[in-house]
Amino acid sequence: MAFELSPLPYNYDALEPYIDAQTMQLHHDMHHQTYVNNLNAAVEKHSQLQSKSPEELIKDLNNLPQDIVSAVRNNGGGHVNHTMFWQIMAPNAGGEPTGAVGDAIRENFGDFESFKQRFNDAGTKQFGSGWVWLVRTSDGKVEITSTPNQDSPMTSGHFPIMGNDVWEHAYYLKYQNKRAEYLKQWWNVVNWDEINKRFEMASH
Ligand code: MN3
Repeated sequence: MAFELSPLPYNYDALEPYIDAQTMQLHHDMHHQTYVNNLNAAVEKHSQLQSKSPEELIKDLNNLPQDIVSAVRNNGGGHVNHTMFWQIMAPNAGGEPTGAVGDAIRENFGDFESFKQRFNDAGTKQFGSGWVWLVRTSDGKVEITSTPNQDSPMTSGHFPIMGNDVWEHAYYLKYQNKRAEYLKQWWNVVNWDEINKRFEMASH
């Protein structure tokens, strides 16, 4: 009943030139695999947790056995965050947001340019490693937030509609220290069809 890493839904080089193949391979096969392995190691001693989904585990950190709270926070979060991340990117994607999420973005942030600016700004200002998110909050609002490390918005009761990984491992080979440039280019691979599916899930 171990947690498993799903294959990438496209080739390593599919997001070139915006995200390079080597970064994708290391990020998926090494970093994400390590979160999965560590999550499995954490729940190994607690068989009652092995039937839970990783989302259930990170939503309920306070009720976990004390000895594995931080392991699940970091590695369960890492697993859930990256599973979303691969899915909300695609080759031949990007462009203006479509569908209901496009409407929500225009309604809450004015236009796509202003939204991108605020999202990128939050990603740039996240000190050290972390994520920048568009979430549906527990009280139904659509907001931009950021979290440190692998913390998931789900732990605070919010639903991650979309998020970008601002750990250096996500961009350093191609962009070096220029996180702002990575954030800007990332919009070229954003998969609005998938984000609309998540937005729909967040609304129920
Ligand atoms: Mn990462």
